[in-house]
Amino acid sequence: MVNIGLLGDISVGKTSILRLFVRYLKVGDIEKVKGGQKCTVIKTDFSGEATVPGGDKEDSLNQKETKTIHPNRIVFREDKSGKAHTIFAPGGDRQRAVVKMGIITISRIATQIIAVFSLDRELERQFEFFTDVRFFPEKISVCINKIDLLEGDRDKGLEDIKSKITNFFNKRKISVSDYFITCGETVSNFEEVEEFNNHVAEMILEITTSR
Ligand SMILES: Nc1nc2c(ncn2[C@@H]2O[C@H](COP(=O)(O)OP(=O)(O)OP(=O)(O)O)[C@@H](O)[C@H]2O)c(=O)[nH]1
Ligand SMILES: [Mg+2]
Repeated sequence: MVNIGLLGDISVGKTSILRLFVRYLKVGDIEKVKGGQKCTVIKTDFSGEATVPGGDKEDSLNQKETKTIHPNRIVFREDKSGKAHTIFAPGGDRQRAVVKMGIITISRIATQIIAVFSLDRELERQFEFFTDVRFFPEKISVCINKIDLLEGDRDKGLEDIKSKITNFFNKRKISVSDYFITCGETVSNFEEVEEFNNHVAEMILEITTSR
């Protein structure tokens, strides 16, 4: 049994990643991805999602319809081994006491942490989110999401971003065991959408079933 915590700054795509994974399980695509196998959803809880009234015009990242207040959660089972795993995705708005409580709780109970970053904004602000989280395992995984929004030379851009993220965590005595590059949304204007949607499912399977 693995408890995964998806942690990251506001709007990086944690809830989208969780929802996409649920869709893979329900539709059966999960067997078609790399390392895929049949899994069944046991429970989903997205009740901690709240609609944002009008959004916050001062902050473009808040201009979306919903944000996570209480951690989202799914439980699924690997059909073959019968093992069940839980994934938690707390909100990223740590300025709100109740959201912050979710972040701290999940960081304590998770046995595997996936730090989620988004390519739609500067890393510095996203690092700030993690300075608050005190309970970290020695090794974490990193998910770089919104690959569809990375402009310019992709390989070069990603190398640069990875080295900055590795440095940030190494300074805090945390090592990054692997990087996953994902698209957490079924965006229509992105040619490689399927490949990078698949990476979401592959990431979760790799972390739950192979460890
Ligand atoms: N273009 C693009 N948009 C994405 C991707 N993943 C998520 N989004 C969008 O990003 C926005 C925020 O997604 P959420 O999943 O709510 O982000 P979150 O990290 O759960 O946000 P909080 O829980 O409030 O911290 C939504 O509008 C998603 O549709 C992606 O890979 N590419
Ligand atoms: Mg969320």
